[in-house]
Amino acid sequence: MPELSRFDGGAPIDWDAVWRAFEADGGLIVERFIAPPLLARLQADFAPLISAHPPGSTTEGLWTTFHGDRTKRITGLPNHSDAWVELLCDPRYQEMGDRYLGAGDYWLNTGQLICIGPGESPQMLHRDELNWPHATREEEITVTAIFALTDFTEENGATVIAPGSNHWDGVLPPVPEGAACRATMPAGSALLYSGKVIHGGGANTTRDQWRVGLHAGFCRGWLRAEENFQLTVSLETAKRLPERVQHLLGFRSYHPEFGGRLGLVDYDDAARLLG
Ligand SMILES: O=C(O)CCC(=O)C(=O)O
Repeated sequence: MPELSRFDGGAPIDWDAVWRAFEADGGLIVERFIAPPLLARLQADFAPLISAHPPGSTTEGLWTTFHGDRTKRITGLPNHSDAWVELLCDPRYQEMGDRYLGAGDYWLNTGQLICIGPGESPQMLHRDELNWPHATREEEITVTAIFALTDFTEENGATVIAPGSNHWDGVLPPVPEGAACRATMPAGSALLYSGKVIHGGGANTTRDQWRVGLHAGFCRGWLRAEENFQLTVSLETAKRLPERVQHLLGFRSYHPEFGGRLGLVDYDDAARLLG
């Protein structure tokens, strides 16, 4: 059974080794990534949202299955948690985006709670980059972190991931028996992974445990992000956010090194609305 490399974020880390593991295996786990006080604030901020939110999605067909009918997915989180805004500015998390997508050249693709409930079946394995099937290329177009807000166990739905599948040929090749493992990790850990690695939410075989992950990826600035933050985060809220988060959520425009500018307001940077 393959395994992901593990690092201890509570101690000094060799970040070069982290990125080597990212590139070789397509993913790795950093335990103790989130310090206990910040973890406690995230859990407290999100607890009322989680209890008020129903499981399942309202879109018919494939997406209902893909999203899971016993899974709660909750978006629009910058409205509800300063702790989440703080985590969005974490320099280690930023380094993943800067390194693989280019500094300042990406959006937050989505920042959603994925709460896998008792009895949920395994999610279809996939590559995140297939959100944009016409845009895939050798370089990364999306990279993601799943922050564990509860322990992730084999029983409660720890992410299934096939280490090394970021190098496999084909659009979505089948995962041979024994080629995938589970990203089991204690609360406070981060699974960092490539948009090319094959993975999916695991089955939750428990009777009463919810697996709560904060699934937060970046995508290149010339791609349309999965979550529409401009319709869920008000301009008033955006004005109070750190500049990096304003940019990540699309309240500032995208200026590629070559080519035009994207996401403009009145043919100027959207930031002019922020005052
Ligand atoms: O929740 C997880 O462990 C993975 C979910 C995922 O990959 C997705 O919904 O795209």
